[in-house]
Amino acid sequence: MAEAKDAVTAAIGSGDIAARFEHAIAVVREAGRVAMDYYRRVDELVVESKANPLDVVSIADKEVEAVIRREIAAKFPDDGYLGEEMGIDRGKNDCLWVIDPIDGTACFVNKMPTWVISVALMVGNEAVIGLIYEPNGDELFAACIGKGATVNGKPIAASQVDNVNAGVMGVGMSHRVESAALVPFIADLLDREGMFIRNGSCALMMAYAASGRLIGYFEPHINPWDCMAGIVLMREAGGWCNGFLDAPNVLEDGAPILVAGPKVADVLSEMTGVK
Ligand code: LIP
Repeated sequence: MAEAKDAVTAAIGSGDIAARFEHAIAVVREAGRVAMDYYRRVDELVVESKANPLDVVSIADKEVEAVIRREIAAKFPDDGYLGEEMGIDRGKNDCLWVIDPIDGTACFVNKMPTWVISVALMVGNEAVIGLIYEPNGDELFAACIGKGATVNGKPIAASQVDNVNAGVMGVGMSHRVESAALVPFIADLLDREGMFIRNGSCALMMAYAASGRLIGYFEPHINPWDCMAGIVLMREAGGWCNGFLDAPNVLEDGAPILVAGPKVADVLSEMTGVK
């Protein structure tokens, strides 16, 4: 762990992270333009199923990820990549870009606007940059380690409510886990006079949690490309995150994700059983 911290400190000191942050902002906006072009003609797209009928992908996902990798590699040719559609390429240094080209694909192919471009940078085992761009609303959520979090350049902060009935909780679900992994939490939240929303995009709801629009976000299993940017946003916005990055083989296998405003973190951790 000390080596990982040293790598981050060195990368901050050298300006390597700051330079990547500035470049990646332009890249996700370009990726958003490419994605929107596909979105405007979504009826023409061939939609394929992956692990189950609702786990979908189209040429848009693949093309957007290719654009992101190409534009980053043009400036940082030694960096590595982990993407939902193109897999992992470790590169030649400590930098690993974690990419979900279209998070909320089921929404995208069904003409619903709750989808985003999600790009994160890891240095060693530390997530240091998080960018989540929602093109329909033109909202760019951005965070860089030690620099806070913003939406369209304005500072954001996690919710400060101290009761789960004082705001809406984001949830996610997939057929990668059994219904029992989520349903008891939903029932407990409702019994406490809370309420939940699932909009189909982990990253977008984590961005909303980082901006205080949601009190938190829980999904019993999530892949690293869905949540990595949201983890950076949440931490830089003063929110609490579970130990997702400490889970064994997390880049290959995923893990549960729970993020929360600081005053409801303990109760949500107890309700979900996620630490
Ligand atoms: C989706 C996540 C969502 C999860 C879905 C899917 P995708 O990502 O954002 O939270 O419940 O199963 O993984 O596939 O749209 O990039």
